[in-house]
Amino acid sequence: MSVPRLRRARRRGAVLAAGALLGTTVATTTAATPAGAAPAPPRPDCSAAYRIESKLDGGTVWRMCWRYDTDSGLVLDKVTYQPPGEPAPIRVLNSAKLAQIHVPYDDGNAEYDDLTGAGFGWGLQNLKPGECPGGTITSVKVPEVGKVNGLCTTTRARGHAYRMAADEGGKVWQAQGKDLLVYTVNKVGWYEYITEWRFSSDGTIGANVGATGSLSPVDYNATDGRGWPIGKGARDYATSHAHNVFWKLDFGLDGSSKGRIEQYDSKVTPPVRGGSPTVKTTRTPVTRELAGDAKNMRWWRVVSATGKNKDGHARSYEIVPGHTNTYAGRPFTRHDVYFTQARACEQFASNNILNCGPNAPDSVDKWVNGETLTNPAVWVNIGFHHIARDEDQQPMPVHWQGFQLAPRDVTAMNPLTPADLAGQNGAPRQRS
Ligand SMILES: [Cu+2]
Repeated sequence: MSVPRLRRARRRGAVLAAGALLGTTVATTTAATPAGAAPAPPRPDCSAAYRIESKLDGGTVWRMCWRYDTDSGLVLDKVTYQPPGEPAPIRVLNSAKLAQIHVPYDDGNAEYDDLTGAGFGWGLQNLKPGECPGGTITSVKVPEVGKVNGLCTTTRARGHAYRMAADEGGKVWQAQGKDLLVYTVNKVGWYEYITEWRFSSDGTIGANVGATGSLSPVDYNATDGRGWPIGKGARDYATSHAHNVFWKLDFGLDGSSKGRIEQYDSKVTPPVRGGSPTVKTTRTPVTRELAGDAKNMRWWRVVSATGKNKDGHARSYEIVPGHTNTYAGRPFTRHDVYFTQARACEQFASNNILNCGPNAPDSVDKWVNGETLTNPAVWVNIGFHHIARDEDQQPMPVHWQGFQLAPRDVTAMNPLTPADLAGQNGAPRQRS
């Protein structure tokens, strides 16, 4: 058992097998670079068993490699997007994964780092065919546990991709979209977390964690006003708590990890006299490490260092956070996004178990210390303050939290534009 691993392990009840904390081996991929591949990819390509490829409606193809890490759980590497009409796959992410699930209880009596302190990775669950409808369940080798039929890849309808009625003649252009879904379920204590990645035919990526399973049975003592009665009358008070979920994203837009970060803010000015409100949007390049706070009309994007679309605009992906409760209890949970200069030993947003040297800080907030961002790692923190309700028994309905990555100028037009509208790019010509 390595010393750093236990350095700050927090209490998690008697839920782990004694041997469960012994290893950190990663189920890595093996393979060679395809012959004649142009620019050298950051890592060799993966073998067929670790490859995920899906062609969606309209012809969009998503490709990636998966691996499994006993601390992070599911990791997706070398994620590429190839919309119809693009001659080659466009690299989006070098790597994407969970970076912590921090669960502090409101009474201060329990606080867990589920990934690095509570055995998240060892809790991978076997999936029955019925919970991967229409998809494929892949066997995952989990060190010290064995083979688990734990990885589902499938597709799911998402409704309209677009709709547009012609000015005259009654023609309607419409398309129904489909998403590629990749997910695992990990049990930590009484909770079960669904780690879900969603890849849409329009280039959007969704990252979500769904919490289900059971409320913690040892936390029904909230008679101190920090809980909610779940059983009959006013007896069994489930203690309120937070799930602060962190993701780590290593962008590799167009094959470069040197993407630039930009922050946008829009300021609304109310109308003067009889006029209308006006809005001014400003761009702030994020050139140094930043702990960013979500704000109304604020957003961030990662801009490709090299790639442009056919309109000559730099390709980028926008970070679109979902609803969040930002938790003020720890320095690392106080901010909604972090941009840090990438460092191999910095992998977990809190209770980082990797060795960054003597006295090195072990949480993402401390890694923001003014360095120039040339190779940014992106961290997203989405919090959920869980005040239990009667409906949480039993099993607890899945509650979701997460964010999206939305393509911004990756293609010159809607990647799903039908052929007969392909000329409608830019200001429409006025009819004469
Ligand atoms: Cu909860």
